[in-house]
Amino acid sequence: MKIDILTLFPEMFEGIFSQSIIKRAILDKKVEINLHNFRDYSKDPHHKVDDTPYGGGSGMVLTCQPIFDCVEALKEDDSLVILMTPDGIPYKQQMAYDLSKKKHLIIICGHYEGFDERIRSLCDLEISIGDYVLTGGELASMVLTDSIVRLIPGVIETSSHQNDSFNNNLLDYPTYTKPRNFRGMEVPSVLVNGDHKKIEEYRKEESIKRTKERRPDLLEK
Ligand code: 6GU
Repeated sequence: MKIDILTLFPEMFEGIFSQSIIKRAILDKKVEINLHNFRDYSKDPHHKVDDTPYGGGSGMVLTCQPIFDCVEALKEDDSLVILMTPDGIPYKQQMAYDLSKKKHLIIICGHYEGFDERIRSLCDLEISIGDYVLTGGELASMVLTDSIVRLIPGVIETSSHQNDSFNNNLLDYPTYTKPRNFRGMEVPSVLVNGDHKKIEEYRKEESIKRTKERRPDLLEK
C-alpha cells in the first residue's frame, strides 16, 4: 500500500512514522508513506496557500490551487482521495478494515480556519475522527494512518487484531499477565486452569458484559 499525505507541517509526522510498528511496516515495505508539503505546489510568488474568505469573516482559508495541483500530480487510476475534516463521516474500525485493502490513499490535512469548499470536489471520502475540533487534520491523519497500517497483512499477527475492541461491535475482554497475585488482586482462576473452551466462554462473556456496561450503543447495532 502507498499513502501520500498532503500537509503544511510534514515535520509533525516524524516521530510517529519512525517508531514501533509503523516504522517496522515501512522498513518491511508493507507500506510506503510519503509526506508532501503542498506549499511547494503554490504558484504564488510568495508560496501563499491561503487567503481571506469571500463574504468576510475571521481567519484564513486554504486556497484550491496548491492542493488541486498536488493531488493531480499524485493521483493514479486506483487512488482514493481522503479529506480530513471535522464535518466528515465519523471514523470507525470497519472503515479502517476497508481502507487497509486499498492500494493507494491520498490524505489531505486541512489546517487554519478552513479550506475552500471546492476542495471537497477532489475527494472520494471525507473523514472526522470524533466530535471535537483539532487545530488541523495532521493528528487526525496520523490516527487514520496508524489504524490502517496495523491491519495490513503481515504488519502485526492477524490473531492480535482478531480480538480487537470494536470487532463484531464488542469491546475487548480483560487480559492479565504475571504475577498471579499483584497487591491482592488475583488473576481469574479460569485463565490459569488450562481449559481452553472455558477460557473462550469466559472471554466472550466478559466482552459482552464490558460492552453492556461501557458502550451499550454498540450492542444495539
Ligand atoms: Cl479530521 N480535523 C480537524 N481539524 N478536527 C477534527 C477532525 C479532523 N476530526 C475530529 N476533529
